Amino acid sequence: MGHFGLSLLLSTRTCYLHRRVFTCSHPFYQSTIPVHSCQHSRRVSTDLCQHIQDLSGPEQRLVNKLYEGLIGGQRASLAESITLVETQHPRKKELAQVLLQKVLAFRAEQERCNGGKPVAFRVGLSGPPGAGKSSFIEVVGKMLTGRGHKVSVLAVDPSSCTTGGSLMGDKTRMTELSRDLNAFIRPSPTSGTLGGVTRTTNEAIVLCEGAGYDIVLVETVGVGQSEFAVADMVDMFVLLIPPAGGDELQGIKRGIIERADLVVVTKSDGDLVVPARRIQAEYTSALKLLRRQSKSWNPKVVRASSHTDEGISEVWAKVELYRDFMLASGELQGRRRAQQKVWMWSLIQDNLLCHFQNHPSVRDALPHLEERVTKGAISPGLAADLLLQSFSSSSS
Ligand SMILES: Nc1nc2c(ncn2[C@@H]2O[C@H](COP(=O)(O)OP(=O)(O)OP(=O)(O)O)[C@@H](O)[C@H]2O)c(=O)[nH]1
Ligand SMILES: [Mg+2]
Repeated sequence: MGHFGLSLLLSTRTCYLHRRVFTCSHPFYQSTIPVHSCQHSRRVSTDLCQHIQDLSGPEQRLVNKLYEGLIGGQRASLAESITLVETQHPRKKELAQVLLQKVLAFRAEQERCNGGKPVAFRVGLSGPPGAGKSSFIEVVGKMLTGRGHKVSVLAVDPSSCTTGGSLMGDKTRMTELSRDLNAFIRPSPTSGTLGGVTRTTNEAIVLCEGAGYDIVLVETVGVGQSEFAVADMVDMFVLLIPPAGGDELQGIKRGIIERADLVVVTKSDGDLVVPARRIQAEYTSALKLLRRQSKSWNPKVVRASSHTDEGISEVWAKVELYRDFMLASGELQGRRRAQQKVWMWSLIQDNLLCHFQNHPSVRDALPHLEERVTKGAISPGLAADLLLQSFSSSSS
């Protein structure tokens, strides 16, 4: 990848790759790119075409094998493809991008045949630890596969990023769903930064959709920033709240309640029905005070039990209602477009910061300047200016 010049920003390279694969290998994109933009990007696309030819025979065969298996709906190929996008290995990362672009092109073609509408629906599910997320996904997932859907479940576990440990319960609570041939369950990667995990989850969603999964559920625990990251990658964000006492609910951030399209009060069975009703009433009033996110949808609060199945099909009926409203108004498509931009910028931020921190002149100056800032000898603003100056003068 050395011929790309500065290999400073993976995101930039990804962008190049986008154009390359779309302009080179996919007739649909070839025909839709205006002539002036083709001329404008000639150098870029030539570089990129070169890059595809750079794949060795075995690499080419690997990408093709994964792609064919994946779009043929083979679970093993999907699992292997997700492992490829999760890799830290630089060359494999590049292969992953080539594969991903092929899948994106395939999916875009499917969407075109579907009248421009998304072929899959993405739902994010978040809530405090132990809220009943996995149990809910198990029951809903089984219901959906029973209705002929193909369901994939991805997880984003913020604790695994920092400690390598798992905050979220394992998938043992999805025992039946994990045996279901129309379901695919993938636990969170066990290492990497949240930014990295977010990126690979976004990519895993694309791969799952390419493999024919029409419902993608993303589970995350309501800790740290992971729930905001998930809210930014799905069509609908569902918050699951247990019927617990006030203290436990304190931890739920107001900001994330604002992002919820649907609130499900879980465990609404037995003795918990009464507190579940109370929580439902509290959240219903609280949501009325919040700013509306959508012109076509008012967030709702419902109760359900994964133990008795009560309320489960009603919850999904609300999800479908939301999808229909959002599709009809075009908001869902608009949200996806906006998310692409958010995703791109978060990749740029991650990569730029990483590049900045690893830049030789910044690395040299950093300890000294940090020390002076902590001693109060210079202001943080001046130190930041000096570092940025030395970064930009030696990068240009
Ligand atoms: N009574 C009752 N208990 C439930 C229900 N759903 C889940 N539970 C219990 O709540 C506990 C946590 O359930 P999980 O589904 O693992 O919750 P989670 O939110 O996925 O947990 P983490 O991933 O660890 O954050 C388990 O002991 C479940 O048996 C329900 O509908 N009713
Ligand atoms: Mg769980």
